[in-house]
Amino acid sequence: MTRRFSHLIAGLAAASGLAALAPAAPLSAADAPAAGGPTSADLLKDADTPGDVLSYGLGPWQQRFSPLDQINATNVAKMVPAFASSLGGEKQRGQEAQPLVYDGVIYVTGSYSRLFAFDARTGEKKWQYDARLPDGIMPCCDVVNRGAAIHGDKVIFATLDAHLVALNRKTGKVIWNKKTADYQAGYSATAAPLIVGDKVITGNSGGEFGIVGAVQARNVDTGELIWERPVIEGHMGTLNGQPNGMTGKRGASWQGDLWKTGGGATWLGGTYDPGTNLVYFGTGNPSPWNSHLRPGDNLYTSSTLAIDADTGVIRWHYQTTPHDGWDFDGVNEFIPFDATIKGKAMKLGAKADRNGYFYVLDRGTGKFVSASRFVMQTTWADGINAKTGRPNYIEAGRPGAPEGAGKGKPVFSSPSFLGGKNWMPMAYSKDTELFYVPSNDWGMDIWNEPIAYKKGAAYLGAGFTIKPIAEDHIGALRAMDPKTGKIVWEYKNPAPLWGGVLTTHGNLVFTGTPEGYLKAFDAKTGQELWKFQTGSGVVGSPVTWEQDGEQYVAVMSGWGGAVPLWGGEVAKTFKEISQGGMLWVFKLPK
Ligand SMILES: [Ca+2]
Ligand SMILES: [Ca+2]
Repeated sequence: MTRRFSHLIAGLAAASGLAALAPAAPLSAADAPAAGGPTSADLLKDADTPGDVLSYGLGPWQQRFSPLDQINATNVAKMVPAFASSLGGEKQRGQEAQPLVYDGVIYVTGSYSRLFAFDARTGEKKWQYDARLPDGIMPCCDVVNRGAAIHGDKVIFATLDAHLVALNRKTGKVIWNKKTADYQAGYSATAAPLIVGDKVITGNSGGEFGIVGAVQARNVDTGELIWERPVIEGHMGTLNGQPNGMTGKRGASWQGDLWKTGGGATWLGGTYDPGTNLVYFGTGNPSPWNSHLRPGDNLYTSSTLAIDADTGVIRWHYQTTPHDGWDFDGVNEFIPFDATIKGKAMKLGAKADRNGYFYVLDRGTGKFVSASRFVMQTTWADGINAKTGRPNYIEAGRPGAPEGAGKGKPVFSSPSFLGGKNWMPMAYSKDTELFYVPSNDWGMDIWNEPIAYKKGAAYLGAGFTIKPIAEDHIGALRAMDPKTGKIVWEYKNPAPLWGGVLTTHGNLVFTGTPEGYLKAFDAKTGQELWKFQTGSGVVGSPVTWEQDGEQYVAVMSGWGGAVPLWGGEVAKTFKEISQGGMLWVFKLPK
C-alpha cells in the first residue's frame, strides 16, 4: 500500500465517525404508509413526463434529455435563482447527487449517506434521514452519494456501509434496511439504485480493496434478494436462493486463486433497456492494480455487462480494457440510443470509457460498431481494433513489474487513473443527436509495487502522481457525434470537470464546474450562454422539470469527490475551492 493511500483511508474513517453524532431526527408527521406514488410503468415513461424527475438519468435509458423548452438558448441568460436549501451538518465534502422531483417534493441525497426531502415550491426542508455509519467504513473516493430511486411510497438509496435503505417518502421513516455486502472487507455503495418492474437493482464499490464486484436485484417492497450476479469469472450467481450458473469459466482468464479477490466493482450502477429487458452495468478495475501479478484478460473486469433483468444471467459482455494496468474502471454508463448509420436504422448504446475511448455497440448483442478517442492523448493504446474490439496496446505504456521488493519502472500514462471520464454522467440530445461528454485531459506517473491481499486493506500494488498535460485546461465538455466519432465542439475548463450533464429541447446543455459555476451552453455550437456562481464546486448532476406552468432547473453544489483526495499536483492547484452542501433551484423571472 502506498503511504498516500493509507493516509487517505485513515482520514476518511475518522471523518465518518461524525455521522454517528447525527441520528435520524424524530418526526411528528403521520407515519402511515402513503397510498399511491410512482409505479414501475411511470418510471419507464419518465423521459416523456416533464412534470417530474422520477429516476436517475431521467428515464431507464438515462439520456438526461428533457423535452422542455420554456427555458431555451434565447432566454437562458435571464435565468435567476428561485431558492436554495442547505444540507447543513458540520462535515460537507462532495455532493455528487442528482435530485428527484415528485408531487411537489425534491428528494436529494447528500454526503455521509444522508437523504433530504425539500418542498419543491419553497425549498423548506420536510425531513432528513442520516444513516448511522460505523467507524470502519472504507470509501475509496470521498463520502459521496449519487442519488436515490423512488417507487410507490418509498424512496430508496445506498449507504457507505453497503446497505440499501427504503424510506417512507412522506415521513423519512425506514421501511426496510438491508445489508448488501460486508463493509469490513472494503465494500461500500454510492450509486443511485435502478428500479425495473418489482426489482431494485444495485452494484457495489470497493475495487481498491480486492472485493468481488456484483449486481444484486432485490424486491422493491421488501428488500429481499431475488438474484445476484458476481461479475468475476468463477463465482456462482443465485436466483431465488438457488445457484444460477457460474460467471464465465473458472480459471479461463485468471491464474490460481486471484479470481477470489478480483475486483470489478460495479460502483456506478446501471441503465435499462425495456426493448431487450437488459440491464447494463459497467465493471471496475481488476485487483490489484499491478497487472504483472495477474496475467490474463481478467474477465469480466473493466467491461460492460448486459444482464437479463429477470434472471441475472449475463447475455453479453464487452471488455474495454483487457488486463488493465492503469485503474481504467469500465464502470461508465452505457446509454441506449437509436440512430441511422449509413442508411441503416440501428439500436445502439454508447459509453465514454475511463480509458479515453468512446464506444458505440449494438445494445442487443454487444457487437462492436465503433470506438474513437475523446481525450487529447492515450499513451497506453493506439486506437481500438475494429475487427476484435480490443485496444492496440502500446507495451511501453504499461508500468513495469516490480523487481524484488522494489518499485517497478515508472511510466507516464494518459489519461490518468482518474480517467478521460470518471463517474460524471454524459447526456444525449434527441434533437442534435450528439452526446455531451464531461471529460478530462490529464496524465500520471505510475509505478508498480509488490502487494499481497489482506482483508479490508488497500490492494493496489501501485503508486502514482497525477499531472496536468495542457496549459489552459484539464476539464473539457465535448459534444461527440456517435455516428462519426467526431468532436463537434468543446468547452475547456481550468479545473477537472466532475459533474453530470443535462440537455434539453430548448437547445441547451447544462453542467457544473469545480470553480463553483452551473453553466448553460448552446447545444449546437457550445457557446456559453449563462453561468451562476453557487459558492462551492458543482460536482452533482442537474435536472429540469415543469411545475405550475414554469420550468425549473436544480443542481447540488458542494466540492469534493476523488480529485481533492487523489489528485496530486492537480489537487494542490484547486485547494482553495470552498466546501459546501447546497441545493440550488433556478427559473426564469416572472
Ligand atoms: Ca418524468
Ligand atoms: Ca478503481
